[in-house]
Amino acid sequence: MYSDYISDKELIKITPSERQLKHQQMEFYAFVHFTVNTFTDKEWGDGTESPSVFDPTELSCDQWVDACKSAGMTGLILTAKHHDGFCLWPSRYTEHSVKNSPYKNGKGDIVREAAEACKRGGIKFGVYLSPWDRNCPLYGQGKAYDDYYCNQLTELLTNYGEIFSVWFDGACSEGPNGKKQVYDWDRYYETVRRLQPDAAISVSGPDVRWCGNEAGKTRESEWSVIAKSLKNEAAPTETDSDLGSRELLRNADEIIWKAAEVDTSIRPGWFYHKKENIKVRSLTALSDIYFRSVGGNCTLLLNIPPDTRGLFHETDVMRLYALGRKIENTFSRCLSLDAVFTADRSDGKNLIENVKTDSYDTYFSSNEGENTVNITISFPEKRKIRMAVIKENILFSQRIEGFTVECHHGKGWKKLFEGTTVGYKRIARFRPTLTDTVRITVTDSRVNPVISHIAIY
Ligand code: FUL
Repeated sequence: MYSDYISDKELIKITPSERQLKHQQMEFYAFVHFTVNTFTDKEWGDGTESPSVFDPTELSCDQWVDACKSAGMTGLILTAKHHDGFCLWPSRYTEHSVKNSPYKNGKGDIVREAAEACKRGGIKFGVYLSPWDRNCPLYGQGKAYDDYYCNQLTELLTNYGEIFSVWFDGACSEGPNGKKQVYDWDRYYETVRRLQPDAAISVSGPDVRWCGNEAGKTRESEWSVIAKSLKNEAAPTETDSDLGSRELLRNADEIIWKAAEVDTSIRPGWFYHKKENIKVRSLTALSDIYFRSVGGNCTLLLNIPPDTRGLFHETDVMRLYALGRKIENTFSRCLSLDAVFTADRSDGKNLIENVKTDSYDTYFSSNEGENTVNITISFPEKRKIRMAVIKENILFSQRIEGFTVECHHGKGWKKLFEGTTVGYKRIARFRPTLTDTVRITVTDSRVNPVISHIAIY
């Protein structure tokens, strides 16, 4: 029956929590995969590695942080423990850690070094703690392992200052005794909320969603308002193409806010392998991922693995620097600051100039019921343009379902770009074009659109 269906007005009641909003505003941050695998040249350790193999001789977390900052990153998430169970901090609860490694004669604590380097560098720090543990003898024994895991979480969330993200990997397979563990997620979440209430619980958690692949691919329509469950059908999974279209949500049982995070590596592997030194992603590939993810209503979590010295490899450092310059140059000269903005709003109020500033305090919205809107941007003279940045004020949910970018051309309009969702931020890229007038049209929206920012580059 139609009245059972969720209405558009219901959909726009779904908005981000303060924690989710802060997380999305971080836009671009680093993943750092480092463990015994770095020294054994593996992607997954099996938990039998001797801590004696872990021996970074020139480790410098300041070098990591400087390189991340040169790319414009705002945070860093460290694999405090990967599937092999080896801990980068001297956990009280296991011998399988840096304390039995040659690193600083067992006196080292890489979680502390990374947290302090982030603090010095003014970026945020987060932790990855793999629930799957191929070393811990308690794994697969129910509560005994959950106790162990929560004790480790507690160490990480109480001894290292503010944590912005606790990244839970869903991987679950056999432990050392051949048994699988059933993770007590609710208990893990409760531990995080209690100890670090501002931290986002990412991926296998309620705040941030896995984008569905590790290759840096993005969806054309990326929704943050998604179906958690559907009536009479299985809920969509993270790898499905449609998580939040209006058609899908009509049939939803529960709808939530959960924005996507694109996690991918600068190299083919998550860990350092010398043979991949020649396979570091190109600047073109990296910038394309950046524009599609950060400019496609996602955050970007880019992995850079330290090598056996404990340093980011020179090639990766150069690439991060080049990426930072590329992003900086792209946005260094906004071409629409002195442009005249106009928009049709039936009550005649001129709110469109509000979108010149990038803030949720001032914004443009059309009148209720006006779900399409034309916005015209006129420059004082012809300018060469190649990009439009559009941001919805997501405090009012995610509303826009279709838009176009056109330029004035001779006597008519020429289409430069056609897109679907906007959300937190959409970067529309097109062929460099000389024009004196741009028109952005919201062609479809759940209810009247609320736009916080538009800029032309
Ligand atoms: C996966 C892991 O198995 C990989 O090793 C890596 O840590 C990736 C980010 O998540 O589930």
